[in-house]
Amino acid sequence: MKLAIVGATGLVGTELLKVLAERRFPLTELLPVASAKSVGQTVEFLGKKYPVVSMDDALAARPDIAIFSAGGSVSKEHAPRFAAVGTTVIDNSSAWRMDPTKKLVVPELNADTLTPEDKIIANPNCSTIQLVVAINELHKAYKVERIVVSTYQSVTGTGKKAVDQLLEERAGRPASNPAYPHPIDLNVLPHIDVFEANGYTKEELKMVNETKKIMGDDSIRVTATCVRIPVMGGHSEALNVEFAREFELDEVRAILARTPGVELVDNPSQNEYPMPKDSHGKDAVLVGRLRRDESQPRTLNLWVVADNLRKGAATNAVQIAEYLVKKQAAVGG
Ligand code: 11C
Repeated sequence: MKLAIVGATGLVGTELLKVLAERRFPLTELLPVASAKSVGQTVEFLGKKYPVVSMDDALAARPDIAIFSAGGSVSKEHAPRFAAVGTTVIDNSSAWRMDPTKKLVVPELNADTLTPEDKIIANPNCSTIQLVVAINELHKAYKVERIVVSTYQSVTGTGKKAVDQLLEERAGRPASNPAYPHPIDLNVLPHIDVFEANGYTKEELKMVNETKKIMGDDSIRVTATCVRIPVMGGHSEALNVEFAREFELDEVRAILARTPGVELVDNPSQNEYPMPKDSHGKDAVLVGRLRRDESQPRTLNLWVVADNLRKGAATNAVQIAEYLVKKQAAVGG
């Protein structure tokens, strides 16, 4: 299994190498790809140093799988070039997610829809992944009709520049090269990604559209408010979910306790609930604060936290790659 990581030196790329090593991904050759200025540097994987190569060198090596995490424009330009030489691309950017010819995959929900013809597979937005993992089994039991989601997203979702902004501001200096139009430390920004004509941000619309596509149900109504908070890693979400069918809280708890990818952390009497600092380095989506919305029938409130660089990006991509490897082994490929 020859694997290329495009964007190997970024925040997600670095996490990808960690996750691949932890899960002992069965690779025989690793091709870390980064921008021209990083070519010649090395990245470390399982105690060995690997030289960073150029996009064209990686392409010439015809990897079996390439995981892209270098932004939408790089994916738009280069993913089809890899697909054309037979590589399966798993793309972390928003470039292909809503393309009707591409699958948008969260393995716990829909990896079984993948076929060998899927040469570019889209990895969803981090805040969407943790949402759908949390509600998927509840949807099967009670049918989700409407979701109101408010997010509290950490600065690692933006990248290194935002991490530096937070650290500089926290050290008492104005940021030298700010990622945001306002200070982020001691502040909250109701603004993630760009504003669209209808007043929503692109991040909010990603949550609406990607949720419907991954869950394969256009009838689910979703509305989102996405907010950046001065937290280093781990995205949090307050969900208000209205179901078609009545539920019992004990049964909801039991379903969440057995939902793949979910860890239930819901013991308010002991002050136990999901927090971003407890999500760091974890692959699970943490769910807690379960309670009935007493203002209307069949509606549940819950709080969902996940490490946005892990299940929100790197882990989900590696799980897709693992699925492809398993599938290929099953068909004797
Ligand atoms: C954030 N969710 O936290 C974004 C990062 O569409 O892949 C991921 C952007 C994307 O800012």
